[in-house]
Amino acid sequence: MVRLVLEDDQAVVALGANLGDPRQTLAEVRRLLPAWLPCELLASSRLYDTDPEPPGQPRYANAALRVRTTLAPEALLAALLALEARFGRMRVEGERHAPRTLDLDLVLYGAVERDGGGLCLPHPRALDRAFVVAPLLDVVGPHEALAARLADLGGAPAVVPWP
Ligand code: PH2
Ligand code: MG
Ligand code: MG
Repeated sequence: MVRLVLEDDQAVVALGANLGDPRQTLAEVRRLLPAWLPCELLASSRLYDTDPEPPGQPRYANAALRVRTTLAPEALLAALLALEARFGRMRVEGERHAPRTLDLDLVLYGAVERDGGGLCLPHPRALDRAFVVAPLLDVVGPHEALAARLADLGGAPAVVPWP
């Protein structure tokens, strides 16, 4: 059982992309997020080059950011979805794993546990995937249970330099 709690005004956002120029997109999001939303960047993960899940589509770039924000969880999620749209994200009805120009998932918000109103926190699938757990571990700092979970998932994906 991995329990992760942040300070009340902190959140972790997972970034993913596999269309366009994924590494450049994630770098731009990291650089500009505090200009786009009321938030302060507290920590950035490394940048990962990851196998697509399911296979058969372009490789992903993945990362995570820990931010301090004045936005409530619902407002933060809405702002993240608007940013995805700004990067040309198309949502295909019923296709949960369609390739995407930008995916911004709210993984954690303070100690909030919620399931409803379009918001589920902590993100229900976050700990199932090394491409989320590895960047998450980078931004929450040393965490024994999370590190063990990452080892169970086969270890961290390949790290690549931020552009
Ligand atoms: N996101 C998905 C589906 N598959 N695969 C990788 N490697 N990275 C992702 O971020 C990812 C995925 C749905 O959000
Ligand atoms: Mg998403
Ligand atoms: Mg996702």
